[in-house]
Amino acid sequence: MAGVPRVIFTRAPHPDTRSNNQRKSDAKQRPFMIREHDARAIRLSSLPALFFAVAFAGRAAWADGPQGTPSIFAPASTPASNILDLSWFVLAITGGIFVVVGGLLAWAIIRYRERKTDDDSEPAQIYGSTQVELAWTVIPILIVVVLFLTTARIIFAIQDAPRPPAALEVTVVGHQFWWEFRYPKLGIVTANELHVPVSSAQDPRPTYLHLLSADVDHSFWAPQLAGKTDLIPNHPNDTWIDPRHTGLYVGQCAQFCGVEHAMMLLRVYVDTPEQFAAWVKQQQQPGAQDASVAAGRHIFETQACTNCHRIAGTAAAGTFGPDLTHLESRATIAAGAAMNTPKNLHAWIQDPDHLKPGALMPAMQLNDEQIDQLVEYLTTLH
Ligand code: HEC
Ligand SMILES: [Cu+2]
Repeated sequence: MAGVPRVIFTRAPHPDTRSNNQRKSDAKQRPFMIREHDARAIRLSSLPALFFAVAFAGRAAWADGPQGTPSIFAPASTPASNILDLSWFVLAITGGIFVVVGGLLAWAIIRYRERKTDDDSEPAQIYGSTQVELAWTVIPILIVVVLFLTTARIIFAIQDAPRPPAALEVTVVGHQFWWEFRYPKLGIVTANELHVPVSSAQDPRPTYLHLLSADVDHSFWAPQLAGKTDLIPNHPNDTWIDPRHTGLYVGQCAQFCGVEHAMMLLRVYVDTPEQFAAWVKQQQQPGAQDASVAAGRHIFETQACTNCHRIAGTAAAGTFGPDLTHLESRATIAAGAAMNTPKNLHAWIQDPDHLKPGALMPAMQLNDEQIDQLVEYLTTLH
């Protein structure tokens, strides 16, 4: 048997062979990650911590954001308010059941506990009480019917709300892993940051969202504005919001849509009517043509960038990635994975995967000088 090589099985090294300290210092070198999306909760590992992580997930994830926590308990739009009212109603009923059942259980445990005076005989056995059996069958059925009817009423009230003629229409397209927002009547296309006007009782200006998907199932969720609604391929869905206060409302894709699902964040900016009109006017302009950044524009136009990105007013007309015509009007890039700064744009173009592992934009193998020129061009796209 001399010449036969022996097969030795060794355990393959873990793909991430960095030491813990190395990993920590690597993490520190990523200042471009924005803190508001810092998934601090994941680092907590003990059980009580897990409880708090779940209870305060929103708080932990968004604590440093300009908007603070997107709490479902602070609705700012009719569908979100209706859902919260329904939740309180369901909580009251189920809380009542909990108190009755828990109370009876505690009473039975205390009242019939083992006593020193007990003899060991069995108590009288009772079989087949029609009244008791009817009661514990009929009452739960009635409770479930009430819960069903109230829930159905809220669902239909939201779905069938009459659409005023002044309503703004936006088509939302879910992509792995970013949001496309189209305003068909205004001729605007943008990404990840939705702008809508504020709505009031005197001047109702709801926004109707027509939800589509370019690839897989996604779910549009801005907790303070409306319930989750899925974006399903070949099955358009609709929802609406009528935000009552101006400001920034954050949200996130709420359906597991692939590896980078967690970094498919979204922002809804609720503007005053004047701010909104100004935003619309600016978005309708073609991309800026600044002669001083012609070198960067040349690189953009001669690389594959144009196959995936559109910049109105240039030959770039790709639709696989976000429209970049007014990139600089957005606060974040890559669906909230990083703030929109020249440094982060550089890091992104150099290696999208480093900022957002699993992102569907390839690293284009450009040198630093080319990337600098590209970034100079991109930062003129106001
Ligand atoms: C194969 C298609 C593809 C190519 C080629 C491509 N991109 Fe992208 N790009 C994407 C996709 C997809 C995203 C969105 C990624 C995400 O958020 O998950 C993106 C995002 C971006 C963003 C962030 C936009 C935003 O608002 O979030 C910038 C900036 C960008 N690309 C620039 C470039 C430049 C510059 C080039 C050429 C050097 C390029 N891209 C080449 C697909 C592409
Ligand atoms: Cu998604």
